[in-house]
Amino acid sequence: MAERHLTIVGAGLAGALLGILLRRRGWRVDLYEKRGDPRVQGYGGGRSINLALAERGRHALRQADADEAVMAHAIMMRGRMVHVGDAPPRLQRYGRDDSEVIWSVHRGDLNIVLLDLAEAAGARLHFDRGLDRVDFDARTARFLDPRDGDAHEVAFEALVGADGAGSALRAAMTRVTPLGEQVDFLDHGYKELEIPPTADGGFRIEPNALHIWPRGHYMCIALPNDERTFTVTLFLPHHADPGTGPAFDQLPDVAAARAFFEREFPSALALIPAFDRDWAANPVGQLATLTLDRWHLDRRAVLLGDAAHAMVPFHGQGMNCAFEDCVALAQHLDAHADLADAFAAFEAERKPNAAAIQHMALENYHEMRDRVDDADYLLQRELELALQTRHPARFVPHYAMVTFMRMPYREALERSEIQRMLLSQATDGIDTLDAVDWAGLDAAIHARLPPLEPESR
Ligand code: FAD
Ligand code: E0Q
Repeated sequence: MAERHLTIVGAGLAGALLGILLRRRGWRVDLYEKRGDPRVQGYGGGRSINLALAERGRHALRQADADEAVMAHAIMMRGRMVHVGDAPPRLQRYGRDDSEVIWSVHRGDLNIVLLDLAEAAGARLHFDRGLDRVDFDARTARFLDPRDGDAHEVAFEALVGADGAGSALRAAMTRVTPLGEQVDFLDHGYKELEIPPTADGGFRIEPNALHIWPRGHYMCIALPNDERTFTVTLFLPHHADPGTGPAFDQLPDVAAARAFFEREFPSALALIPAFDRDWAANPVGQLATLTLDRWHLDRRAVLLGDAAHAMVPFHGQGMNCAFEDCVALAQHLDAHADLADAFAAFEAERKPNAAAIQHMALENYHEMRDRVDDADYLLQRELELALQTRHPARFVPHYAMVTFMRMPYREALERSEIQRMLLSQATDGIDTLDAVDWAGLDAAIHARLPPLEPESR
């Protein structure tokens, strides 16, 4: 094969990481990004300000020698700090100790670190270039400069779509062949607000946690930023529905929103001095699960990350999954001489795993907004830890399989479903672990949960 060259559409999180990985493997890489260079003009945000980075994402960053630079900006989150009523918030640890934690990273900082590394590795970056149209027969793509509307025609060998949930490449591929696209909008949206630093420049609340204010049908969360602020996100139904209470469409103005917070989130509101400004300035974001039957068009184009499988954010895995995609695609590109084979193998490996984390992310919304404070939920978490100690080779808590390990998401889901059934049977009608039928549970675990592969322990 002559030159190995890929044109990546979108230099966001996945596109920039993939650029590094491919350059390290000797590919020629061009990255086209609709926005301006965030290193020059600041990061124009739009999407959530900060993100939870977990082991899957860190592993991918290590493959690109990017982990250290990213971690310089990261803040450890040991667990969920749950705020209910007037009681002081309580920390629910995510793992067994500080080796099992997640990290809050700023989207803009992360993107900039990856862009710098991609450029240093020899990728060519083209900013202010939004993909507009593709001629897959002539293998040319047209990019528009959003500043002046000028068109730029570019020849390509193959296109990689890392252009996010609203992917323009996906739309262009659909014009050639149906991809079987399905978009399931969540009937809840989100709005971001900010907790600033204290007067003396410190964090206003515990920095090393993901804060959560669960309220049944809706919730707020807050993640720390290294400039000592927190980004608060309210998740709330778009439309009022009998029985579900408040909704964005019932908060027509800032005064109504403030009254809602005074009633439902007084402890959070007290931390958000510019509530009125933030509420007015920040739009309500949409959340959706996107699935496709096909992620690639023979040897000419492939999609990854949100462009292929956008998910709701409630497991904090969208970016982590997108980063896993990048490593998998780079590996398949190495293993197959023909791009069509590489794209097909990549899709076959990743599609079931993306579907699994999409499913788990939807399930986690209900858990987060409604269950984290229930006695039976807490008892089951306690039992999970006890069972992990009793059966370390077979039983790993659901959260740990998704967040601290790298076993395929599909396998984590299959094991979680079995475990959940065992946990609910074992805790049915009891309220302390003293009443657990350990012998029966041990036998069921041996029968239903095969030992984990040594490499995923
Ligand atoms: P994006 O990050 O969206 O990047 C796409 C890039 O393509 C952008 O730079 C965009 O400007 C560019 N682009 C778009 N159109 C074009 C075009 N036509 N031409 C050229 N370029 C284009 N994930 C986590 O792992 N942890 C979390 O805690 C987490 N929290 C989240 C909270 C919220 C509220 C939301 C909405 C998402 C969250 N996610 C989280 C998910 C995460 O944001 C995404 O999964 C991740 O950004 C996907 O990366 P990507 O590179 O595929 O897409
Ligand atoms: C994490 C870390 C947006 C968001 C991001 C997250 C998480 C949650 C709730 C949300 C899941 C959890 N979680 O705490 O179980 O672990 O990233 Cl809403």
